[in-house]
Amino acid sequence: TSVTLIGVPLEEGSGRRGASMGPTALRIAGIATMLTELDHRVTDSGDLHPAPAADLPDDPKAHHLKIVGAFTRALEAKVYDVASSGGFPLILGGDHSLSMGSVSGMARYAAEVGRPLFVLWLDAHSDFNSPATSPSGNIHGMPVAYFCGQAEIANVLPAGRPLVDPKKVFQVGIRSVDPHEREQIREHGVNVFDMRSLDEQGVAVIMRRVLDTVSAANGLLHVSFDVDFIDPDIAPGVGTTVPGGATYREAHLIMEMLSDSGLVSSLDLVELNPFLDDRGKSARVLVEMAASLFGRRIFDRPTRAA
Ligand code: DIR
Ligand code: MN
Ligand code: MN
Ligand code: MN
Repeated sequence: TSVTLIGVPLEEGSGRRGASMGPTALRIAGIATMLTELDHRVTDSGDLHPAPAADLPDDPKAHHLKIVGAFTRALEAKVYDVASSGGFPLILGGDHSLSMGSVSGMARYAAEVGRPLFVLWLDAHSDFNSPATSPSGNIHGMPVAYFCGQAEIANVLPAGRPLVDPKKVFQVGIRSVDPHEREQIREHGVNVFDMRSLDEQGVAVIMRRVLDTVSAANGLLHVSFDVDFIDPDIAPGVGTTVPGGATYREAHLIMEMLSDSGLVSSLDLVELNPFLDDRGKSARVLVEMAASLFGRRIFDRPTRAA
């Protein structure tokens, strides 16, 4: 695979500083070397540094909209370009508001090639708020609603842009949902596998269902990996830790099954906050996770009968 790294030093969508250092930490933790060792071709396109969008309003219900909106536009265009030229966009975040751009860019690409886009959202949070429902006003709690067309946030991207069908969004690891978010998720039919269902069914059963659905529809699959999906004991370097997250092995198994499927088109690694990390531990964990998704194995497996 030809992988293009896209650094997104964005932190204004979250409630605190530090996530802007995420792309640098992931590079120092060896993301490019890891990919090269797995025989991928790697291009590092550097970091996006858009100027704040002067046409966007200051909105007390959507904090730092001018800069978050500028990153959304720049990343949407960049991801679309990379995917259109046959590359795999690997987005180094940056807070989760960046997925308004990455997923919208993939939605435009998917529409153009006539395939449905599915999204696997690995997160403690469902990120389905809108400016109207958000208790915090932080845009990193809104990206899923945004790319599903359920959170109008000024004129960030043009009206009529390709959207993601909420029924094609699979959320795994969820354990923190705001009251209005819960209603919206139910109403729009987002597929939620919360931590309880993960405990009860195990990740392998859940992932089979997800992958069989994507495969049967000949879909593209965008994976959005929020550090807080993993238990904070393993990955403490994130601003919004929630106890009771996925274990190291559960997270790896998901990545290994994604790799085997060959369905993944694009990946976000988000919410890493090196300022809160423990000697680079969480950055290294994220690189390990990406390694499994890009083909690293303990042993080869026989391929599953079709
Ligand atoms: C909370 C926290 N639901 C909010 N969200 C996120 O502010 O909307 N924390 N994404 O990581
Ligand atoms: Mn920079
Ligand atoms: Mn998130
Ligand atoms: Mn989260």
